[in-house]
Amino acid sequence: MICKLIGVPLQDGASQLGCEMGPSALRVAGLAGTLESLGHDVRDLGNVSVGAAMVMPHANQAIRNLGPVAAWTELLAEVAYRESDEGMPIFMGGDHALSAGTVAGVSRRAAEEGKPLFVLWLDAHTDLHSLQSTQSGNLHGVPVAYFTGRPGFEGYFPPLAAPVDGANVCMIGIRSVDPAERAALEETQITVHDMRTIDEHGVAALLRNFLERVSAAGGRLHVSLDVDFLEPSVAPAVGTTVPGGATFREAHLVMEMLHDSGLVTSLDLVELNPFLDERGRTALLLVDLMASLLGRKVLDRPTRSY
Ligand code: 4U7
Ligand code: MN
Ligand code: MN
Ligand code: MN
Repeated sequence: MICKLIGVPLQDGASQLGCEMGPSALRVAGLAGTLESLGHDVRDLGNVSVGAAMVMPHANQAIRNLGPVAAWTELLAEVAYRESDEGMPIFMGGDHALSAGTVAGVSRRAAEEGKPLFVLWLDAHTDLHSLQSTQSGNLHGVPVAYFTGRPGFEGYFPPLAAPVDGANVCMIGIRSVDPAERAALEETQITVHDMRTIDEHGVAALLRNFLERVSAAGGRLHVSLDVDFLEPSVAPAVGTTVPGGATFREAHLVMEMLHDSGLVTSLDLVELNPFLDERGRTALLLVDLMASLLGRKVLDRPTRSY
């Protein structure tokens, strides 16, 4: 498999500084070498960056860095479209605002191929705020609303070539939903598996169900992994920790099943804040999770088809 590593040193969407060091930490933790040792053709394309962006005023005074985040979204939609022509682009964030651009870009690619795009959203949060509803003003809380084509982004973020159908979005790990996001969810067909659902059914059954749908539809699959999906005690390097997250094994199992499915076509690794890490352990854990996603296993086992 061709794995394209693309660094996205974006931190304008988060309130805490530090996510811009995420791509460096993932490189230092050995992401490229680890994937190479699994037999992949790894190409590190370096970091992308935007220049100075316009100031963009908005009626919601809380919003921070709207101009820069809009500029990143436009750039990343282009890069993600271009790099999804072959191999698996892996976007090394950077905060979660980057997914507005990456998902927009891969969605355009899928539409051109005549395939539906599915998105697996691994996160403590739904990131479904509109520009109007965000109270924190942190734009890493809005990407899902944008790429599913919800209103309010017109004139601020770039127009979408192909909005993602909410019915093709599956969220796992959710445990923090603001009232406005809860109301917005009601208007979508997004599948939301909160931590209680995971406790009751186990993550494997929930994920298997989704992967069967992706496979049956012949879709592309984009995975967006927010570090706060994980339990903070195993992954402390994130600004928005919420207790009660996915365990070490739950996270690996998700990655292992994704590998066996052979369905993943692109990926975001987001919200790693190396300034908050403990001797690199979160960065190293992410590299290990990527190894599971790209084929490392304890024992060989028959491949499962979905
Ligand atoms: B992340 C929050 F209020 N909803 O809007 C907000 F809880 O990309 C959090 O998932 C957003 O880390 C978290 O600020 C964005 C908050
Ligand atoms: Mn997120
Ligand atoms: Mn989150
Ligand atoms: Mn976060």
